[in-house]
Amino acid sequence: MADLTNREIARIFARIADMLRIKAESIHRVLAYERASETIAELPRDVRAVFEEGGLTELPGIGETLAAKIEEMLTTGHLEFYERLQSEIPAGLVDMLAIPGLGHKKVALFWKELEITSIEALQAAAEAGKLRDLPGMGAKSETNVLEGIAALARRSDRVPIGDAYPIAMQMLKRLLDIEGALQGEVAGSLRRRRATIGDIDILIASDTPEPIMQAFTTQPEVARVLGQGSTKSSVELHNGQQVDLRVLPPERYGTLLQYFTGSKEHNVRLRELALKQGLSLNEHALTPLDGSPEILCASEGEVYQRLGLPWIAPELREDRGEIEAAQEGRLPELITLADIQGDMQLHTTWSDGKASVMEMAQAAMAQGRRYMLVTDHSFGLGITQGIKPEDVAQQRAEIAQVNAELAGAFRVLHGVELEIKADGSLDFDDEVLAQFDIVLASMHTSLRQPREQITARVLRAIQNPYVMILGHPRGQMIPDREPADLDMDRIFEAARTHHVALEINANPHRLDLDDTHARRAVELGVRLTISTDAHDPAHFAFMHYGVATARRGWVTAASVINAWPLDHVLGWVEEGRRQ
Ligand code: DGT
Ligand code: CA
Ligand code: CA
Ligand code: ZN
Repeated sequence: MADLTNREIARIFARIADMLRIKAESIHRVLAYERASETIAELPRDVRAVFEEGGLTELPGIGETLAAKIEEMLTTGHLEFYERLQSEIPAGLVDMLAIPGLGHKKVALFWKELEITSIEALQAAAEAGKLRDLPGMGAKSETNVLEGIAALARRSDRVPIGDAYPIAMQMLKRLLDIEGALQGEVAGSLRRRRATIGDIDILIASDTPEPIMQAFTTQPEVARVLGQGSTKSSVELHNGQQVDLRVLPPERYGTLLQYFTGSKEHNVRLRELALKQGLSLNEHALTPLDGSPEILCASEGEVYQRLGLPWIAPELREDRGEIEAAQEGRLPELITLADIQGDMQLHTTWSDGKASVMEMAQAAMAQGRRYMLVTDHSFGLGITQGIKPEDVAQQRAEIAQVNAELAGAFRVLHGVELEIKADGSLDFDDEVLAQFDIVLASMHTSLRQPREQITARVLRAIQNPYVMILGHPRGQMIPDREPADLDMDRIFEAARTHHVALEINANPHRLDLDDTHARRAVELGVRLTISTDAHDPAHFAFMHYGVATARRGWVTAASVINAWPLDHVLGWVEEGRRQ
């Protein structure tokens, strides 16, 4: 009997949904399979255990029919319904749906008209110019297909940090609760807070590794044990994520942590430095080449100290000049989460947010914020209940009421997320914009415009005297959407001249500006904001991802508007109004 994992069952449901879509079956049926796929993919434990407890139909979106299908897969290793569909719909059609920008209607069209059943065949047809004459197609959409295929090829197994971080922290906590676990950390790219994560690396200091390894490999999230030893174990989780654990005695914890935090490039430079001092550096120790006894480092600070360096924050360890800066004593004093005083982008029920102004204010206060800028979408985005010019006064009155009730403990500012439309025009006239405390402008549509056109569109928004913040400037979505093709140096220049701050959007699916652009912006004298773009009270907790991105960009608190006290922010607004 084939033992299907959660991931495999989720994948089968997702493929069924895609096949039903290509067959143009009822959308309700399609959505039911998609929902079931998500439920199983996100289930933190083995679906077989749930089945054995008789709890399948208690899972969200799983009724009798779907439960019976899961049972069939778990007991027989296959699913007859799926096999029947497969004989009808070629598998390559479902693979084609993974091409960004390509929907089921087009896939069905290519199949019916040109008998295309694979990505390779589609690419060949597009290159030969055979798609443009099909109904509803054209030269432009043919190019889009080729670009989509290229984007798909670039995609990797990396996951957004927001998917990996909570799981990693939960596992770390669990392992630290075991007797004999003295210290521990999440290392690798997660500790460096990269926007995307390959595998999760966890490190523990202990003299008794066995019970820790045992607990690690038997966690409910684990689907397969890839390897288990006394210093290293690796597992694959039900969601496909790989996790590595390493355990060394506490006296070697410093070298262990330094080595497995990486990056590889940073470590190579550090090893060269060590060699120049007659030392070989690895995860176990610093070993003198002259044969004298090894030097153990219990803390990471000691490793750097032995090499004549101050400790370097993990977010900087990418070999982007941090070793030189450390040698010359000019490492930046990086911004921290504790520096953040306000939040400059968030949504309420006035547009697509889930909570009222008051509820959002209370949630922001609970996260330690002292002020926030409400930035509901302007109506042009087409979102139900976007703010219209005639709503502005009423929303302003509600905000004044909230401020009165909070009696100085917290301050709500009235802003808007003003849509920069595809033609470069803005949703509101200046006399409407003048009513807000601060205007944030963003684009959400036509992000694939050519460089000149889209750059000009953003420059025009920056030049508007009321616009003070540019939200998620490059429009990227992690992992699926490439950033817009903007001339960023021109945008930075204009932002500085026109007193506009650029946002680091802290939502882990955006992280836009990214680290390198944030660094460049600050070097060019541009101010930043770091905001959660919360659409729900729980989203205020995203702030640390944005701060980490800023830290990776060498950003200090002085450059970040919402790390300033409110009166400084208001002074900055006044200054902007006069320019
Ligand atoms: P990832 O998992 O792709 O997001 O990136 P990392 O940085 O977590 O890489 P990973 O998991 O392969 O290894 C964790 C750290 O271990 C890495 O950042 C540096 C260190 N490391 C791994 N392999 C090597 C190596 O061959 N040489 C050196 N110097 N360090 C290595
Ligand atoms: Ca890793
Ligand atoms: Ca690893
Ligand atoms: Zn937005």
